[in-house]
Amino acid sequence: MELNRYLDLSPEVTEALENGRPVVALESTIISHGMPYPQNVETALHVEEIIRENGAVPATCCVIGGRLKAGCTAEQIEYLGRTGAGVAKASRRDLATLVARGLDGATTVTTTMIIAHMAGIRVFATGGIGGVHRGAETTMDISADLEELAQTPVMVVCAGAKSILDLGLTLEYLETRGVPVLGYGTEELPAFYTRRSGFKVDYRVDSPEELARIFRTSAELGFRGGILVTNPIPEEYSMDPDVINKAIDDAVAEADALGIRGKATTPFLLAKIKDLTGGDSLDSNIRLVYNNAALAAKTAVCLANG
Ligand code: PSU
Ligand code: MN
Repeated sequence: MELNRYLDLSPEVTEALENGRPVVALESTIISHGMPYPQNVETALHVEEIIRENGAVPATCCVIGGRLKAGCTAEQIEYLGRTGAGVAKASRRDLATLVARGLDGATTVTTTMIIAHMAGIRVFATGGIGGVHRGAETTMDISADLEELAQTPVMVVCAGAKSILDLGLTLEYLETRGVPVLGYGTEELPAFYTRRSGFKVDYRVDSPEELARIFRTSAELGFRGGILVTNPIPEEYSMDPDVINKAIDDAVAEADALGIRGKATTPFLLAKIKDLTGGDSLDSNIRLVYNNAALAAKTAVCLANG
């Protein structure tokens, strides 16, 4: 296998890919910018365990010293988690400069998809994706994650989108760019902390086998884009919609008042929502990531079994 000259695979990921064994990519902005230390590191390590328990090899992605990594060591995960927002949040626009300068970066959904695809990894588990922000009609704040889904053939398993975003516009954008939005066991787009949003997904899918079949078919049709799988948070960990929606509205209002813009927006809102819910949103966030990791691993196993 001819690898990109800037890409390093961990020994375990190399071995798995060479032997056609299942691998699941994981992002690192969720570690550095998405959760506080030390829960971020504990979660990231436990997610790797869940992937292994479900028969796949985890490939946490990041940029260290200008090298793109698919497969991090526990020390690298600890470093990203402890450094937090001191590490650059690396989107597509950042990657060439960080690599050219030999710097570090935490990968978002966008850059994790890029690295996964370079490495030959087809399935990626995360918590939530970026999307069209509320008020985007004036700010034009639309996450690069949506464009990456349109152009990079990776299946991204998430828990839907948070209502820090405009969910309706996010779905419209994905439709325009030809990205299928699948609901795992649901007709309705899950809203991250809750199972319901009032918006419909494109298709309900009820098994990892079928997720794998749809992904394979997309590639066989010659499509270059990705597929978004939305997996509802397990009932027992979902939040009271009134409580979480109030916290989200207050967090969005505070971000506006403080003039928070651009890449700082999503991390600001996540931290604020956690404070406003007394940490309950963090617990839910962790649980839904575990749930997505298990589904992604099962899907990767189905894909590897042909
Ligand atoms: N949503 C979460 N947790 C996260 C993110 C989103 O619930 O950690 C991160 C992901 O890395 C995602 C990024 O790709 O935020 C999107 O940032 P932006 O909205 O600036 O594109
Ligand atoms: Mn943005």
